[in-house]
Amino acid sequence: MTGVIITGALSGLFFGLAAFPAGAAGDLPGPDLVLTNSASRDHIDLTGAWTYSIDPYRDGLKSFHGNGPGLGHRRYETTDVEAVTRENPTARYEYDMRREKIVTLPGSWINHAPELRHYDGLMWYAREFDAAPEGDERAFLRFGAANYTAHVWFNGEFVGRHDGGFTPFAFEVTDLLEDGENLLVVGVDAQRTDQTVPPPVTDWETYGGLTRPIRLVYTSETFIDEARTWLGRDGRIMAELALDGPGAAGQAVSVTIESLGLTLDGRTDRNGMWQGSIAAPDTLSLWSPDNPTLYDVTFAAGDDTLPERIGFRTIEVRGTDILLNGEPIYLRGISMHEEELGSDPGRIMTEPAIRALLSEIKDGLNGNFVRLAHYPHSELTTRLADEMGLLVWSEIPVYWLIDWNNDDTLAEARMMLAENMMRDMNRASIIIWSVANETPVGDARNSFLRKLIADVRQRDDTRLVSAALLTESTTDNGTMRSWIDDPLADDLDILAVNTYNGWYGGPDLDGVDDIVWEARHEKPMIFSEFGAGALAGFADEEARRKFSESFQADYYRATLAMSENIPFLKGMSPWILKDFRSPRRQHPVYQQGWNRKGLISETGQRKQAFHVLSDFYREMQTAGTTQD
Ligand code: GCB
Repeated sequence: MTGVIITGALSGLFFGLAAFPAGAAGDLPGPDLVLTNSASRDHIDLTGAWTYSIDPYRDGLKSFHGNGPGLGHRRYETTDVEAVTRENPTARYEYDMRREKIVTLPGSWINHAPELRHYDGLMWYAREFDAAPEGDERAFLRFGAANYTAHVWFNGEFVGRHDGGFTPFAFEVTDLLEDGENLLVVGVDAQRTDQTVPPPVTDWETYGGLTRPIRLVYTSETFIDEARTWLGRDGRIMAELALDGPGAAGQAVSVTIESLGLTLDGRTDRNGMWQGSIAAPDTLSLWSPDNPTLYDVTFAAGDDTLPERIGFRTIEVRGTDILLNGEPIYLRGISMHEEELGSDPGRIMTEPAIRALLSEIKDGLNGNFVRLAHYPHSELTTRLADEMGLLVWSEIPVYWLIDWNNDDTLAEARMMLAENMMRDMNRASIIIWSVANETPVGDARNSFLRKLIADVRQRDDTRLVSAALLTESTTDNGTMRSWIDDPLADDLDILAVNTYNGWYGGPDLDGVDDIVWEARHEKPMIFSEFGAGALAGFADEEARRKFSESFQADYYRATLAMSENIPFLKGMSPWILKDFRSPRRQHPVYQQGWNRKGLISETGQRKQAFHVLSDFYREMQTAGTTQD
């Protein structure tokens, strides 16, 4: 696509701008290809058997003197090593991808072999497959995510590199695709540095590898790269399309919602873009957690059609209220990592695995909200949140200690934000884009995060922006007072704080509900985190020691009591639904490599505190204090 700046009153609304290269559209970066809803396109599913080969010294990328890799190490070549060495006995190869061990992808290498548990280096994956391309079809390799850096070769040619472990990316391979056998080789490097997003130190497992679906996607020569429809706050249904290909300009396009009897149509401009709107009909059923109506929508342009399922709703703030479809709502939530239930997770997020977690939130906890921490979760997760009726906080891993002064780090964060947003623009469930978690206030950090906030607003002014902030507090005459002392609060729509009084400091549990929270901004606040660790089954009713279920339940009682005294608190996503793997948690009895703040254990056993929160949310729901 070529870049252009659209001017005029509506320009800020239109996500199509984001498709243009950095600098072209108000300095808003974004990927060249979005391939929206690629799963519904004609494709070859590359899920399944792959071979893998470990490469801790990265010999496959560089020789030991820093030049290109030697012949014997180029795992990405199409050479049939066994055949060549049979023919030429003096040939020397120190790899043979065809005869390597076989694993099933997607999924982290953590589960391939016990010695890979803490491996954070380079791993090679290879997969052969047959293709039968037709006529003027185009072909793209599309990866749901590769954690952290991916180097991709197709039929022996380098096709591209992608950085960032949680967002999708695609490369066009139309000219390389063979009729018959093809070879895809990917080097995935899980190493993070002080300059990456996230940095090396986090509080979760890295899960290196190809963790989400991989597809060879076919499209027509000119295809719909981006497509979006949503309900504007003015009551109009808005729609946008951006085409890619030689016939992108002046193309007839349409958006049809058959069950509403609606069709919007028109022609793309010279840049292959089109926008339109129409008054929403009275029959429109608004999406909400208790009515998660999704409409079948068909986007069409020339030879291309793209189906979607989309909900329509509005979200905004007024004073200290959050309004869903114009009505105040309290976010009854929980946080969640991307890790399936089980004693040995590998970030294999199948539909049943995701449903199991989300239904614990919706039906078990009586929740209506989930914080998908601390990075973009799979596309399947946000699609299921749409379907099951859960509001979503979507986040990028600008976490703890980021290199705020580094332009490349900022560029990486902005691209990640763009990729995350562009993937999920049609998800009614997503109401909040979050740009950071627990980052210390400072000039460099403030301007870094302001850049991200500006990007969100320029790309999508229909949702809310937040970040999990740190708080200040003092104690006078035994009373603790807490408040947000962060200049970023002025830039955000919802103020979010992580608070751990009674676990990481603060008063004893008895004093927690006396904490006074001061409002220094006329904005809604949510607790984006609070929590305490507990080993499932360790009751300790007498002493109520830390790590007992009883302590965790008391901690929840105390914190929930505190929450009821805060009039501007409009929701919470306590930390966390399920115990999750974290290499920094090594108490030999209580943790064993797991952060134990889950309300359910890693295998799904509900702890006492689960019921405390579930009852609290149920009462809130039945008291009808907020819509559902
Ligand atoms: C936090 C972090 C979260 C940690 C949690 C904890 O504030 O945001 O990533 O896992 O505390 O358990 O300490």
